[in-house]
Amino acid sequence: MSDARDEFDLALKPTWCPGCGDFGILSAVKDALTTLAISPHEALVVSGIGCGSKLPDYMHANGFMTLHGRPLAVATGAKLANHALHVIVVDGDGDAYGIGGNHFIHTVRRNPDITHIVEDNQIYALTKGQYSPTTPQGKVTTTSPEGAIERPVNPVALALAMGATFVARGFAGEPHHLSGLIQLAIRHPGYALVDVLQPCVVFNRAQSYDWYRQRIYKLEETGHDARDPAAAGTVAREWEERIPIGVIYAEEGVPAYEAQLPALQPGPLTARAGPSATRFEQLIARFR
Ligand SMILES: Cc1ncc(C[n+]2csc(CCOP(=O)(O)OP(=O)(O)O)c2C)c(N)n1
Ligand code: SF4
Repeated sequence: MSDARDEFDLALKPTWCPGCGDFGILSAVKDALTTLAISPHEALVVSGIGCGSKLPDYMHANGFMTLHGRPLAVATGAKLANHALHVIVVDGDGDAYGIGGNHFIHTVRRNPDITHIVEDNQIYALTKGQYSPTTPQGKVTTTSPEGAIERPVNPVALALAMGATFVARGFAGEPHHLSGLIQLAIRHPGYALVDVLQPCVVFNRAQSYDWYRQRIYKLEETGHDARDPAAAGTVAREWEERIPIGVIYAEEGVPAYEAQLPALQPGPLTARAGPSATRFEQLIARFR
């Protein structure tokens, strides 16, 4: 990992439990931005509500904590208004695939240039352990005392089915590898999903660091062709015995949503609706 993350560091210490996978994800986000030479004022980190959604509080960049399940809508608006901003959504699996599931599906097929990092701990952690859309079938939780009945959502397969142009999976226990995936996702000119296996050491002790380490393997070490939709579909369905991490699918040449909107052809709103340089100087002088 690069050491030059000071720009994004804050004195505020995260309130996450010791050992929470969200620490590794925060570290990877900061490292990815630093490695890409993106400055704090050039990045907007948008979240929902949840343990993982506290992340924008813990780094020095533009941040927006929205409503539970709504960060993709806010992020899309921000990207439409200011194309130059690197817009990164960070939220939990409940936020992204449960209450925000409809936004997820339609953002994927809309393809705005947004990076979506999902802290997938397979549980609602902030509200103390209810089962979530990615909770394994049969798992006993506070709201499934006899075991979760539904089949879990497979987020990477769902994203592929909706026409996602970039789909990856990372592991919070490998922040260096995760940083590489986030860098690729940020550089991808369209919607990019990075689903992150995130151990919650309090409410989901079964899917622990060791559980993942015994199962994960890296796609880039297998010769997987991320440009091949059929190969992507096959690895996206792998789970339990072997769990792939890395870039599952990457498609080039699909224009981003904001590049196709007729109303934005004269340029983004920030280039058209803001005060002129003179007016801006006058305003600054007035409040100096
Ligand atoms: C509209 C609305 N419904 C429910 C809640 C309560 N709530 C807050 S966080 C949360 C679940 C968080 O789970 P997840 O998104 O997976 O994040 P985690 O805490 O696991 O990181 C719920 C149900 C809320 N804040 N707003
Ligand atoms: S409850 Fe789980 S997800 Fe929330 S901070 Fe603690 S370990 Fe992390």
